[in-house]
Amino acid sequence: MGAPVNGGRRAVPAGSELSLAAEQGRLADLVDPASPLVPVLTTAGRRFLRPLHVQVVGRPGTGRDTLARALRERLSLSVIGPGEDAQDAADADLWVLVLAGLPRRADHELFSSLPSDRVLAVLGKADTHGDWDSAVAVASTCATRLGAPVYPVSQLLACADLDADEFAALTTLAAAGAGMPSMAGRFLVGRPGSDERRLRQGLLRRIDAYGIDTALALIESGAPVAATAKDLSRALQNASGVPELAGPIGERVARIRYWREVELRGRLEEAAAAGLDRAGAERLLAEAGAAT
Ligand SMILES: Nc1nc2c(ncn2[C@@H]2O[C@H](COP(=O)(O)OP(=O)(O)OP(=O)(O)O)[C@@H](O)[C@H]2O)c(=O)[nH]1
Ligand SMILES: [Mg+2]
Repeated sequence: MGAPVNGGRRAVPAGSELSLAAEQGRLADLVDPASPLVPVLTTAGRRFLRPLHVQVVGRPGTGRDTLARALRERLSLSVIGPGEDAQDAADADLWVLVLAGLPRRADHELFSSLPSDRVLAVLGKADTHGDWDSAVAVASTCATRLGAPVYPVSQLLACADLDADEFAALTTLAAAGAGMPSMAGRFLVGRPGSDERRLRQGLLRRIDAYGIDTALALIESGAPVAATAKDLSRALQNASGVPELAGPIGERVARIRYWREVELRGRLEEAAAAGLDRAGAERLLAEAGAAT
């Protein structure tokens, strides 16, 4: 729907309503249909509406690729991991910094190089701290050192996707009352190369010791959440801390919108400088509160 026409020019919403018009996909309606700004606004409007784009950063080995996958699968975000397309990285509007323990110098440097209003720090591989409370305690110390909240997550559990064989093996183990040994290596019983051994190796690789322990406890408790491979995978995903990131990400959406509006104004300023309906561009900028 077009905005009301006023004296041959279309009315412009005040202040940050430039972004409101962008959100409603009607930026181009703010100028005369014959204005050379129409294609500029159409392109800028499309860009304004692109999906939220996250870049996962951190030191090598911290679980960045796995976290990128977890954010895609659990939170349906558009995410790039390490070493992916540079142009894609340039388009990021939220950065997730993965820590693997208390922040080291490289983590501090990386953290301070990112836009402080759009960065989220997580303590990855939280399942490797023995129990979740220990991971929460480490994340809290990380937060004190970093001066920002740090959320414990197990990106591996967030990607849990057990197959029927793995579920059957876990059910058999639970029925036998077999717990996860404190030394993960002791879990690897069976002849090297045997099906049993391969399956156990697969379980360790896919959900690791804490995931196996949690899965066995859930099956033993007879909880409906552990009734099928799919249910159990879902329960592990829900215990990963990744779904809880939706809250802090949501809290940053207003800042993301603000920076997208800054970019939009930048396009208008360029158009004005290039003489493309300078009056129209300057009017939009002025009425959006940028030309002060
Ligand atoms: N226990 C556990 N292991 C994890 C977790 N996330 C990743 N890993 C393991 O850590 C290793 C590295 O994971 P990646 O996701 O490739 O990490 P990266 O930061 O991309 O590492 P590089 O590609 O080696 O630079 C793999 O063996 C993963 O299975 C987790 O949440 N828990
Ligand atoms: Mg990797």
